[in-house]
Amino acid sequence: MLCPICLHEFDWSEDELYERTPAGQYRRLDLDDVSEALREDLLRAAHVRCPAPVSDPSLEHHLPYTYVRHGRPLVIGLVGGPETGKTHLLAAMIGAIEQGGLRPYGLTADAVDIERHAEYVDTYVHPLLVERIALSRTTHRATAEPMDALLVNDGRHTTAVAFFDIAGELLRSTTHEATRFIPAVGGLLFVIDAATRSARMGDDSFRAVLDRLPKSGGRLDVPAAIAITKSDAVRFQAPVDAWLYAEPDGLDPDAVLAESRDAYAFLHRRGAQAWLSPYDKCRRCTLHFVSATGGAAAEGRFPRGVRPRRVLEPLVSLFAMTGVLRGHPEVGI
Ligand SMILES: Nc1nc2c(ncn2[C@@H]2O[C@H](COP(=O)(O)OP(=O)(O)OP(=O)(O)O)[C@@H](O)[C@H]2O)c(=O)[nH]1
Ligand SMILES: [Mg+2]
Ligand SMILES: [Zn+2]
Repeated sequence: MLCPICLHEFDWSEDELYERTPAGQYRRLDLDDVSEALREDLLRAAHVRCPAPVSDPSLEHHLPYTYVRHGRPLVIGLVGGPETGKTHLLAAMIGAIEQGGLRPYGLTADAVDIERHAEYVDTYVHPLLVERIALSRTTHRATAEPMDALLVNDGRHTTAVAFFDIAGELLRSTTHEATRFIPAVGGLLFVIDAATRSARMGDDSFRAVLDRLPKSGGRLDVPAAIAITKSDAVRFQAPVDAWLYAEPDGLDPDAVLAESRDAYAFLHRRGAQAWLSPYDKCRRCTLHFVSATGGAAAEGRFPRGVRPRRVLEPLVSLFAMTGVLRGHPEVGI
């Protein structure tokens, strides 16, 4: 098992499980004399202790049992400079999943850790989608933990998927503790601001992350999706409008290829070749036009409501390229 918090690799056993007390402490879970029904219920909330040696007891951490019981989790990292829209995009994605947005793709999703997921929804998804409040910039933290984690099932297999979203400035660093998840990523979600004016400069965070991952034959095997977010700001430009307002109807590799080609041309036309480095460096990479909010914020709010567009397309493409969603090996260009 790979710990998403400290990247320690470890084995674990069913007879060493923990439960969280209301005070947030962990105590050993005894399943010896419980009924089968109660056992399942306790397991849903059970935790496994990460055995990595820690210098300070406060750094000790536990992982949800549901995270480790389905084999190696998929770690997805959002990569993009400051204020490119990573945090809004992730909240819009999780919100869309909550609303059943994966169903057209034959996927279902459940929380890995019910309490933590509820906390994520209360802190990010609900304020954005329901209260229409713009979310704050991501604060600098000393460590990285997944923002949220989901169990994604394609009808046959379940995969735990953990999402990492740290502050854009920190992604440029190759040494900061908060970037420790990078060597463990199984899927990269690059985020480009469609309205950015400094297109020629490229993005230091892309470079830092791409340089840090192992390559074979000069290229990376980690699949990547490039989300051109805030596409609402350029929605009157063809062909952005056609893609942004197209209704998603399942995964169509031809459509993914056509959209990727258009998105590539869009960036190229704007002189944004430097932003295309993930496409050059990753063996499989798709490009997508998305909008997390449907429009710009004014004074910290979205007065006309929040209407995310196509936020799940990059994610589903990553699911297809990583094998979370099987049966679509041809996706990825
Ligand atoms: N028009 C428009 N604005 C957006 C969209 N998504 C985010 N924004 C705005 O972009 C700004 C930055 O968004 P964040 O999601 O905080 O950006 P971030 O990449 O997480 O930034 P850091 O946490 O600082 O790295 C905010 O002011 C949002 O209101 C979108 O889809 N459309
Ligand atoms: Mg952020
Ligand atoms: Zn750990």
